[in-house]
Amino acid sequence: MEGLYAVTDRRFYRGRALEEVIREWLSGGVRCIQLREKDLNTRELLEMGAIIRRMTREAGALFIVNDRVDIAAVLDADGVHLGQEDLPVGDARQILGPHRLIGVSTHSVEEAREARRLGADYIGLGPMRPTTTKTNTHPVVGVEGLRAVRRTVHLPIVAIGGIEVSDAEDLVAAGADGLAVIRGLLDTDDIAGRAREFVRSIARGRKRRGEGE
Ligand code: 3NM
Repeated sequence: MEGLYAVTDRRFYRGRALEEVIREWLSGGVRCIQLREKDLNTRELLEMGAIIRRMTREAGALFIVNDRVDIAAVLDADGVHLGQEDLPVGDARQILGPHRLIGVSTHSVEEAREARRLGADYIGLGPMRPTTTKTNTHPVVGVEGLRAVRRTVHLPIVAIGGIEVSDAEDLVAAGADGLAVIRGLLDTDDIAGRAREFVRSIARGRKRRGEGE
């Protein structure tokens, strides 16, 4: 679970069609797209998910479904992303089998350790900064929290929460494998250009990490 990870939220599309947003993300270098629309019904999620499945497959990118293990299975997604109150990892694994990815949202070293113990394939860790995109977020974990989790948990870490281009290099240098972004990948008229900026910053962060930061 590496690189730029876009999470959908149609509140921020500014009138752009889903297909346009997805196309721009993929052409800008997004490696993974998560379907996360908290207020859509099952049929609507299936409809949106089918579009994302087709487009990510054509681009060789991953498709992850937030929370809904059933929808992930039906759409042949690459995996599911689970919150602390969603289906436990073991139960999701029973439904999805050994090959699909299971990510878990974590907010501390303890939750990250527990996710690993239960067999998660990667963890989301956040919020890195205060964000209004999600309500009820936990206290900010930040770069220091990220370093602490990196030192203790050997799983791919996807940092999330309030991430801007200007944060990307430092977060990756501090140990994030992926960066999950909502608003920072939508609050622009040039989505592909913004994605490319993220990708360049991620590459700089990797270089610093490789050099032993
Ligand atoms: N999860 P933005 S923060 C979906 O901390 C989500 O677990 C978070 O949106 C967590 O990039 C968050 O616009 C919202 O801040 C991320």
